[in-house]
Amino acid sequence: MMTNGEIAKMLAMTADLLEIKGENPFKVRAYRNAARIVENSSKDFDKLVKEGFDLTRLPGIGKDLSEYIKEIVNTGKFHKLEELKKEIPQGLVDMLSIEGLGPKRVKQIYDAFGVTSLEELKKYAQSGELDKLPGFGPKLIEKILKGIKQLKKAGIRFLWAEVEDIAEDLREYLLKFEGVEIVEIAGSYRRKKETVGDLDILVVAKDYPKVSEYFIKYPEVKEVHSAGLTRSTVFLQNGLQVDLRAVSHESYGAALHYFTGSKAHNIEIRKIAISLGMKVNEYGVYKDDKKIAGESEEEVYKAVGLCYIEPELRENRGEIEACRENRLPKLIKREDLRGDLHIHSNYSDGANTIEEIAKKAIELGYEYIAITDHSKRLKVANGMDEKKILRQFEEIDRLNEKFKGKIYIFKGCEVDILEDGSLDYDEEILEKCEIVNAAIHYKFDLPRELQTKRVIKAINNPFVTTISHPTGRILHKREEMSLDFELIFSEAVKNGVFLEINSQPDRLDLNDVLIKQAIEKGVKLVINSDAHNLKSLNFVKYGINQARRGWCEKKNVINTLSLKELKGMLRE
Ligand code: DGT
Ligand code: CA
Ligand code: CA
Repeated sequence: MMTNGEIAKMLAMTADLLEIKGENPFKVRAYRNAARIVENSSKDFDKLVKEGFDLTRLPGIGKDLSEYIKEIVNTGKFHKLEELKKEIPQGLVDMLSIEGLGPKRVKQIYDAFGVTSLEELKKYAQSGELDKLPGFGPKLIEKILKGIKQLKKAGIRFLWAEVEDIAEDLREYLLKFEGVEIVEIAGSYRRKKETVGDLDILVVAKDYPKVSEYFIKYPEVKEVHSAGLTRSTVFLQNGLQVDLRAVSHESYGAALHYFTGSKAHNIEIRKIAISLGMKVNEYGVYKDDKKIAGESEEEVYKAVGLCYIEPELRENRGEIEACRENRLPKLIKREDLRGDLHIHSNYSDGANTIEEIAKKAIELGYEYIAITDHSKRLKVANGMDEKKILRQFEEIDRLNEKFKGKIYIFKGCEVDILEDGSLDYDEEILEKCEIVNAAIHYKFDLPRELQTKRVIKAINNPFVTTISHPTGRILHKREEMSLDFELIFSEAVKNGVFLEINSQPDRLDLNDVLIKQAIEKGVKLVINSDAHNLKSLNFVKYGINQARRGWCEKKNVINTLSLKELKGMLRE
């Protein structure tokens, strides 16, 4: 299965590598446009290709692009990209994931110094030689050095959202095999951690060696590391490691508990068992060498005197005490969301019209949405000006008439927080917005005190509804800003400003730890998609995952309120 995102990524990567190679700019642009068309399309190309649909009937898709998409869906590969990857050193490809380094600059670096690895790049950046290239100021050099560090630290962890389809496909594949009764993906994947190191799959099956044989034949497998009597390990095409373990029925619960982790949670449980004169391992709970539990997780917890603890909470962050004191949270669910308050339309850098978004939102069962396009400073993201936003609001008025009783569209904006904490629109515009998402999009590296002041000034602005993506981090790319959240939380509560859990899979900020702290301080949260096309309205499921890891209940999140309740709250 290929998602549009994956197809688009291959096309965009082809454009980048062609550019590094110094190919004809028109050709480069053609691939880049192709990537954008695929990414923003609401059609499921994988499905269309498999149904034999003629893609050239869709707007924007010519004969070439149609062939590319077909090839990628049918083979999982794109031959032009494969050829380019053979020609271009991996180190240069890696450099593309450093913030601030696009194909143009990577080419510049390569042409000037012949650098082909991150190690070499680091040396040139540190020695001051990189500064000599036009356009490479000290700021950029600093960014590059930070980026190299981040890449190394990230190792080859994958975003949770990146492995989701792979994991679910594998689950389906394994369940198809005769004699397989249960397949469960444990580890950090089951705990819904924002990034996962590898997949840990448990199977209950009649004949494990046969399952293992079948497992290593999975089409995405690139390399079989081991295939043993109860355990096999493979690496997939994208480098992801997958462990498969055989488990018996009698031990299933104990194994699931053990391999779900986290390690820190497991260690605590083991300590409790020992204090009760028991022993816990992946086979069961034992007292006086007699097995007293193991078939289900509930049983395992019960044997050591605890209640069931949801996987997302198993991080040894107080879940065991909370269970003992009967105050485990009743975690929020996706169905609890009744609207989405951060969505971009084609007025700024979104792909869709407001009407298309509204229709999709109705399909998703929402009662309301907010259209929040970028303010004027963000020229790169097609930021709006005063005239444009007023025109947009007129359209929203018209659409609200049209969709009366079906959905309500809030007039909103995502307004830039400027360096001094003031906002990128004047009062005349802000007072016309029902939802004002204030966000930082530049100067991420101000010292802690100044950065905190900047955010707090925005929180104190009477027009601000929400601080969006409050830490500014991009997983694997950009470190979070240095901020005093203790202060920010108390100011947010005082001013009735919401803090966002941004659901973009590489943002997911606030993160789990901050969410838990925010809730303890009484901060109200909002889980938003920050969608730029129809498909990414579904990102909220990742935001929900993160919220659950942060002990979030329905009552902590304002977009679980009904339209009426929310409007009442906004008026306050
Ligand atoms: P990851 O893969 O780095 O995202 O994180 P996990 O949590 O999936 O860790 P992984 O794959 O190394 O191991 C899966 C689970 O197995 C882990 O969550 C807990 C359990 N486990 C692994 N090693 C140990 C250990 O040394 N002691 C205990 N108690 N449990 C362990
Ligand atoms: Ca794992
Ligand atoms: Ca593992």
